[in-house]
Amino acid sequence: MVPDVAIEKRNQLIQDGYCVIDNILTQEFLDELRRESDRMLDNVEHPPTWKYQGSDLHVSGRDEPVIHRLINWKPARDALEALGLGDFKSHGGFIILSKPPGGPPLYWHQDWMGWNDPISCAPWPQYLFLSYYLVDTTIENGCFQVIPGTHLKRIPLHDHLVAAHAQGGYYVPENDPYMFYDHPDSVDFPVKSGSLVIAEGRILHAARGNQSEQRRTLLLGWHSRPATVPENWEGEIPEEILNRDPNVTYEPTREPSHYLK
Ligand SMILES: O=C(O)CCC(=O)C(=O)O
Ligand SMILES: [Fe+2]
Repeated sequence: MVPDVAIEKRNQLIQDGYCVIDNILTQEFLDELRRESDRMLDNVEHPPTWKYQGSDLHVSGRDEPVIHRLINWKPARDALEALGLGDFKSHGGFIILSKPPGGPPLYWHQDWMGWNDPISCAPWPQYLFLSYYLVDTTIENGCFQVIPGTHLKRIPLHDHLVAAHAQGGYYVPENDPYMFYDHPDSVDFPVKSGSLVIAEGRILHAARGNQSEQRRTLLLGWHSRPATVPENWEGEIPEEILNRDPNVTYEPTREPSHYLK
């Protein structure tokens, strides 16, 4: 990646909360990921709680060589490095999120569980998801949606959302007016298969329903860095982080706190 592009992508990730880097997977690896994810999906029961995500199959790199290969995929590691995110480490697996034909939209949510921790107001990335869509995504087949900037800025919608997934999202009705709100600031984010989407765990995001005849599979891997100021950070450091006690353990919660301003 040329340095200008890397700076542009890094700035977009910091300000808007997401960016995409094209052509990260080879055709051969993409074919293998499709084959292997189809095999894993076809071998498990899909409980009703998977309705909105399509599937929520957590696969460790220790159990599946193909996932191990994805975690260590050099072009992706090089891209992280180029964006100044070389200190991010994989949590050790990827989640297979596969919307079947006819699958409903995924509700608005954010995925950060550390809102009691002052690190929540970091203006730099701390907790990221790396996403590979295994088919080209469109508005019709369930592309990603995002409300830019909501990883750092509270909007009225935050106060109306049920916490994601097991914390509540599983059980919301399909006509919930806030969870499926057609927000004027939302951006559809169609991508090519083989691209790498990097996004903030704190950002409000969702996905369209799948109105195509083909499954829309996504491999999503969580990555994080230590709760410290990054060496390459040149911007402001919030007071709350300067005063953060590194020895405290913070009770996990998905509820955005006063650290989301
Ligand atoms: O299906 C998608 O595109 C996003 C999935 C997601 O954000 C989640 O499961 O937390
Ligand atoms: Fe999510």
